[in-house]
Amino acid sequence: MTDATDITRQTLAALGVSTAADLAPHFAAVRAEFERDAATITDDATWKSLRDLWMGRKSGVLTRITDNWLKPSPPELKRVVGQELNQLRAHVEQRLDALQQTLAAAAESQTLARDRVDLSLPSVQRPLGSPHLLRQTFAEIERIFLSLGFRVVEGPEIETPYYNFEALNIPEHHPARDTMDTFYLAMPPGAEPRLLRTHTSPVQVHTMESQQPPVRIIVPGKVYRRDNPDATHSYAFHQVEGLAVDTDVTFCEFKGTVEHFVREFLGPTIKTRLRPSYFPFTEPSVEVDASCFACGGSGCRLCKNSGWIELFGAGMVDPAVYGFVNYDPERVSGYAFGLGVDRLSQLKYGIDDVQLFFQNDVRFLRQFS
Ligand code: FA5
Repeated sequence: MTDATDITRQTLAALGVSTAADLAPHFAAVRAEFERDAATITDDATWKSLRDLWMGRKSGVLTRITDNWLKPSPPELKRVVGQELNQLRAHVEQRLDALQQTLAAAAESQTLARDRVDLSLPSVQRPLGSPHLLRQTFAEIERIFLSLGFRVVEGPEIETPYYNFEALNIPEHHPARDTMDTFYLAMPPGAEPRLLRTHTSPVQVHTMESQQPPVRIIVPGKVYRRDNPDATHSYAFHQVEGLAVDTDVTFCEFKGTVEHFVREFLGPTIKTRLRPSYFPFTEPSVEVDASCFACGGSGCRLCKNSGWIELFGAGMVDPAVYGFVNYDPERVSGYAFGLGVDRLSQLKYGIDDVQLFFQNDVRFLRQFS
């Protein structure tokens, strides 16, 4: 950067300036030089050099003009030199400020361009978990019975034969035990035998032992049987037990409750039928069938052309059971039912293999999220 500023190293007298008119071209040349320098600024470093070259306190161009032109100038020129110098200084300061702002703006837009976030890009899709279909089925069953005033209770999965069988009127060697092939736990010699409960019915006994009527409970839970796994059987499956006992519970209330549940669970057009059956802890006992929701009752593959689908077992509580829990069979009556949750879920959602519930294949699970 040279140049016209070299003249600022000399005094005005040496430059032959004696009037204001002589002075003007020199200031014009210096200002033009500054403009040329300013046009070359590309970054912070060149901006700083320009600032030091022109504004540097010791030897900047403006200092030189002050020292070489203003200070030694004769009184008649001093005022004009001072004015010109002030204008030049204001101009240099303004231009430097403007240049600095331009550089800062350019740096900012460079940073913005580098760190640019495209808000229109689709977001990263994180797969969301959802309750398992069996959990959803439990929730649906619970919703229906809670709305009827039932309470949800739970009980132990490890049981004694007394609660799983005897107190439910299934004494040792009773043939009903054969239908529930049981897992027994390995126990130390002499210890009371323990087993994995084969149904949720033992919680009927626990509940009646610990509270007086009225009782209206449902018991969702896991149960275990030594069944060979196939499309409708597994070792571990799920039931919801139901029990209602009070001083005036009738078969009519039982039937109404069951029909309400079936309509709520499977749909308002579904009809219900009760078929005689046998359970040692209910008398009379029934199987609850629903009109086939796939064919409307006309007969299809799902209902094996019968128009009906077997849903669950139930009945009026056998008075013998009250004897085990110190309820007076002359005073109280009630009903109980045992829903197979896996089978109900299979039916409702058209799942032909119960094993799908336990394989954790997300392609299956996702269909019900
Ligand atoms: C019972 O377990 C009785 N406790 C039900 C009951 C309760 C009757 C209260 C009367 C009063 P059952 O053995 O039929 O009954 O089993 C009930 C349901 O469990 C069956 O209808 C079926 O849906 C389901 N189930 C039985 N075995 C299996 C299995 N291995 N895998 C999947 N579901 C099963």
